[in-house]
Formats: sequence, C-alpha cells, structure tokens
Amino acid sequence: MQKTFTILKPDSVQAGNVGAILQTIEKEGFTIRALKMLHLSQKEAEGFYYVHKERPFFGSLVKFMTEGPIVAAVLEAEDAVQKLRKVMGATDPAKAEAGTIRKLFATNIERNAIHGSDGPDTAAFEIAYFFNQLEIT
Ligand code: 3AN
Repeated sequence: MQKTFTILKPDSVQAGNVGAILQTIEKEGFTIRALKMLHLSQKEAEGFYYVHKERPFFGSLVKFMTEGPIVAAVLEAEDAVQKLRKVMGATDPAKAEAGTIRKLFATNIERNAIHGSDGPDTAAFEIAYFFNQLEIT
C-alpha cells in the first residue's frame, strides 16, 4: 500500500464539489487516512509550491490557492500516487480524459479543482507539510 496527498482547491470548495470529489476518490478505491479544511496564508502557499517559484504562473497560483479554504487529505491505495494522477486527469482540463475529476470539475489550467502529488518523495514532503503523525490514521 502507498500513500499520496491531495488538495481539493479553493474552486472546488467554493463550487460545493467537495462531497462529489471525495466520493469519486473513494469509489476509485482510495482509503482516506487524514482529512482537514484550512485556509492557506500566502507564506504557506508559497512554501507548498516552492518548486514552481520560477514559473511565470507562480504569483497567480499562490493568489488562487489563498483565495478561500481548501480541503487537504492523505489517501491510501495500491500505487496511490500514479492512480490518483490518473483519476485527476491532465493539468489542463481541456486535455483531460472523460470521467476524470478535472474533466468534470475544473475550469481551466489554473483553477483545476484538485492537486495530487507527482511522486512518492513529493507525497512524503506534502503529507508532512499538512499533517503531523497523530493526524494520520
Ligand atoms: P499538476 O497539478 O497537474 O501536477 P503542475 O505541478 O505542473 O501540475 O502545476 C501545479 C499547479 O500550477 C497546477 N495544478 C495549476 O493550478 C498551476 N499551473 C500549472 N501550469 C499552469 C499554467 N500554464 N498556467 C497557470 N497555472 C498553471
């Protein structure tokens, strides 16, 4: 079994899509091991997206991620990292496959509904960024 990390982004919370997205995730076979809602500060969002700090969209991405509350979760499944990437769909919802979370719920390449870790090492960093050991079941 492997763990991965996900964020339901501010667009998903604002649109009332949290329940539907979590249901999709559970139906795909993931177990939710930790779950919380929080509103990121600018510093917290910048720290989370540190790897993207040189990208032209960094400022806009941080602004979006701080505009409202998010839902953060730790998910467990076999091959969880790759499996979640598949269930999420492509970064740009216009290119996402039918039935994926981004195809169903994302607006554009920035307001794209959900984040998922892109590798096991990233997942470990991101889980520890949001949850302490006592909060993960
Ligand atoms: P993914 O979320 O699919 O792993 P990344 O890691 O390349 O994609 O990008 C992180 C986040 O940055 C995306 N979820 C999206 O919100 C935003 N982003 C990525 N590419 C662009 C872009 N070209 N323009 C605006 N925002 C972008």
